[in-house]
Amino acid sequence: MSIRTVSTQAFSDQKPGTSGLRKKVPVFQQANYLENFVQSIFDSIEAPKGATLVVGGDGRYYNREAIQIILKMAAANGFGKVLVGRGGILSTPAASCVIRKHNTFGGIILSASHNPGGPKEDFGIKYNRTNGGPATETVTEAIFTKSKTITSYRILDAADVSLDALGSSTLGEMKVEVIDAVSDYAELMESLFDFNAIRALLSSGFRIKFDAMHAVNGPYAKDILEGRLGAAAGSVMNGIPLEDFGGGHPDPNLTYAHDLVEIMYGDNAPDFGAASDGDGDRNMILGKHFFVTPSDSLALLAANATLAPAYKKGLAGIARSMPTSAAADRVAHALNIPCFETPTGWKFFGNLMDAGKVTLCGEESFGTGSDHVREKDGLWAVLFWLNILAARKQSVENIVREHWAKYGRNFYSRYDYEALPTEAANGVMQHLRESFTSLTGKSFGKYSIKTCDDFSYTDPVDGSVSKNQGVRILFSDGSRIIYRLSGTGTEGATLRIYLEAFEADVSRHHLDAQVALKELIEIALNVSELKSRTGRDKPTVIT
Ligand code: VG1
Ligand code: CO
Repeated sequence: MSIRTVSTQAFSDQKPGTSGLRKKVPVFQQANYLENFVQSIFDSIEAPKGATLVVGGDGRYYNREAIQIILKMAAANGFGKVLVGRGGILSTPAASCVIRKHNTFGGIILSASHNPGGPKEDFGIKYNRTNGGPATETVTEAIFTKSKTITSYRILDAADVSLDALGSSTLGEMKVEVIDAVSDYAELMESLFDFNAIRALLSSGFRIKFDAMHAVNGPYAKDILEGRLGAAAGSVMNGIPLEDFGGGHPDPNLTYAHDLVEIMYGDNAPDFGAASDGDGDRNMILGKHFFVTPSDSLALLAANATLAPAYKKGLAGIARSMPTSAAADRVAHALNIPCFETPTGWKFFGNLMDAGKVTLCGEESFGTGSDHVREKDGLWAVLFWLNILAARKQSVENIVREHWAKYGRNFYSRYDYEALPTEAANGVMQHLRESFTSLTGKSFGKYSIKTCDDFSYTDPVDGSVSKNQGVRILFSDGSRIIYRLSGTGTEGATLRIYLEAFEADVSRHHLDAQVALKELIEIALNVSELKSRTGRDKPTVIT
């Protein structure tokens, strides 16, 4: 076996987005493409010789091939050991857990999260640092800079390593250890929640349905929900991970998790339903005929946190991404703890958690998590909910309605316009940025605009500044309209519009969000000139 240095040409498009580098599979399959990015990671992170790395992915198409390449490159770049999930599989939160538990020098996670998988679909790669969380903006930028000037990479000439049986083997001088993908994670969950109380709830006739969407969380959910907690066999649906997610879109929302939605809104619906995404870090929570918005879910977990053993001493603080509704802020205020507003993407929460400033974090995009790892965590959120349900012995709907009655309701919705021509989408953002002065002070019916800005964030821990994180139109009554271009799409541009209005009046809490937000939606379309600039009159997805 010998180490080969391969000359290569740089690619100009390896800029990591919100959550790593995401491209179509054929792009990754180009000669040297993946290799260049991996070498750019290794050149940027300066791992000490003999360091340990974690490698795993969500099992989508090209996962196995990519892992073999990464292993051989890690061996050629001086790593001493790599921990790999069996079959090359690790959910994103499990990878974060393994990095932390085994004190490794970070890890490489292969996933395009909630995007479809298959030969013509999406693939992704990102580096998570030693704290188990996504690389900071600074490291991400360094990797991109390297990728533009790279001229060669190092790889070990060796046969593929078998990843299907637990145990160790060697690759040159590097040790490869295939680990059980589920056990470290499941043990961590057992240490956080009251498994006895949840077990008692599930044996009392309380029925649950978890939709793994043929993605990575199937084995985790089966082990934990059906195995350790005794949920009825069949409580986990679509539980076998498939390379193409069964042709589905592994995004747990009301549009794409339709199998589960039908069950939860049908006759004889179970008491609790949940789904997670391709790499297991997102979650959707449903009650019988009832949907919990992710922003409300974060607020509610915070308000009830002390019911779970891990959080019984209370929370240090809460963080939410800027477009996420301010429901969590109200809880933070009531608990007299700080609430931080960060740009979109989990990488911004890591510093706050490492500094002990926050315990819970969340995003409107079906992401919730805590400082138990440094990624959002789908199954964790499900177990947290079950723990609360076991303690409160009320329905999901009643718990949410009581929450609104106490704190008020933040009506919330997100409109996604996918695969827009990039120029048109940029044009909308540009137009909005140029309209700040003319919009300020303007009134539309009962809504009057207080200020407009482009969200900028200064990290309170390392002082780094992230600019242009989304256009905000802020109204005098606290309502908000936010516009952002997605950083995870792989086709054209995706424009997201986020709408939020606060309602203190309990007699209006039963309203459908689309009804309550009708005027704001009209204002949002009107001031952005979205229709005339993009030709779209309907969003692709409404959540
Ligand atoms: C989307 C979400 C964002 C999330 C990101 C990664 O990003 O809006 O909240 O952090 O996906 O989620 P964007 O840039 O497309 O809006 V996942 O489950 O990749 O890790
Ligand atoms: Co994900």
